Amino acid sequence: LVTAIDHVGIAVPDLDEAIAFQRDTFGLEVAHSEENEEQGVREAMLRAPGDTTGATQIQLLAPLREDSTIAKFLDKNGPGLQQLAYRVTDVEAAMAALKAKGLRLLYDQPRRGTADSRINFVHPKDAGGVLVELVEPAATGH
Ligand code: CMX
Repeated sequence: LVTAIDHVGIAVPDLDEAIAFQRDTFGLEVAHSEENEEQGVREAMLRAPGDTTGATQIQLLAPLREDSTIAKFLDKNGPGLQQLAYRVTDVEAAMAALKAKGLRLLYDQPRRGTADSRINFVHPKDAGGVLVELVEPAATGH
């Protein structure tokens, strides 16, 4: 089902501060950043310098709004690991396979994720206390 560990997401109160911390402390660089209005996040994808292999990235997630998922997570838990994202080739097929095993998906239809990927989430209560994201990357056009 899973082809790679796509990213690990960390909830942060301030995106720019978190980027600076990861850069100055661990030497990670920003590969991509964007705002996702629907998900209520400002986000950045970080990688080791020069890495273009598609290795697992770190996703920093800051709230765009007080009523967003990340704002609620920060209020309840403070900053920290928020999600584990698995890469799949076909998100609908992955959803169907997990549903057949009795796991709850958060959305009936895939939604838009980072860089026009198609995403859904498994409820953390059905995945060992971990919020699991399913990510089908956008077609590259190659
Ligand atoms: N990881 C693990 N457990 C979590 C969790 C998380 N990120 N978020 C909530 N939970 C647990 C809580 O600890 C709580 O458990 P208890 O009842 O035992 O205390 C339970 O789930 C319910 O928590 P809640 O605070 O009431 O949270 P909600 O039910 O309102 O929301 C969830 C939880 C998963 C439905 C919500 O976080 C969600 O919709 N997530 C998917 C969207 C998302 O995360 N968007 C931001 C990232 C965008 C992106 O990646 O592109």
